[in-house]
Amino acid sequence: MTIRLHHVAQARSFRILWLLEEMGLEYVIRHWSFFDKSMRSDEFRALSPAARVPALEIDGRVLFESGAITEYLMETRPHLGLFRPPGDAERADWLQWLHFAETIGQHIANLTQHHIVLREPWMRSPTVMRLEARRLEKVLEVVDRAVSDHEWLLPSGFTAVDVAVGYGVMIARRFVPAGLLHGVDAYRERLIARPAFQRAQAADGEAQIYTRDFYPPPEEEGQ
Ligand SMILES: N[C@@H](CCC(=O)N[C@@H](CS)C(=O)NCC(=O)O)C(=O)O
Repeated sequence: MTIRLHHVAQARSFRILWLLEEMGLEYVIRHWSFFDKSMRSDEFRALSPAARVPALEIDGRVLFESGAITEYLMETRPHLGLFRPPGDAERADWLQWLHFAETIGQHIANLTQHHIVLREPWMRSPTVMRLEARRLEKVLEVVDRAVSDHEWLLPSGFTAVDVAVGYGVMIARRFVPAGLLHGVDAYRERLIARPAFQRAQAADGEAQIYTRDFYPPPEEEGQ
């Protein structure tokens, strides 16, 4: 049965696209857009009731939530070395990083709302933009400490949590400049060098969300 990923370029569904590539699974992509209202359709809501990506058709059902999809792929296809199952010495750390990916994601989502989605200047909050950029930097410091001690998040090597967190590290660069966290900068380079990442990037589709390399926080009043 065909695995089908419902995806918007640059969105969290990239985590699953990249993971499928790391796993070497065959899949097809259905590309959607945030701008043509197609994700509000009954067809899309039948796949993802909150009208979000990713959704993954697999094993005769549809799953949404990138963290749950990651766990499901690992549990059903554990032989690929990207999983740390219950009983594994690194299990608790693996789970912690998987869910920490969404902590990174929430700051990115807030920054994306204020810099990109809210089009009228009066809708945007410079305070939120500055605060969320600082909060994103703080959560990246946690990643920085881990990947300064070893190459990947877990000492034993690359796993699916590097994909989940790594997606956040890639997008975070649009809001937190390079040069602040050297461990994260080097980790990002290691992630980019992975052939599976490059294949996923080639399949991602045309940029829909982030069209600038960097979105600086607005300056404080009086500066
Ligand atoms: N926690 C969910 C978040 C899914 C999510 O919010 N996806 C965004 C794209 S990154 C989306 O589809 N947004 C559409 C919307 O908010 O209308 C996951 O990781 O799958």
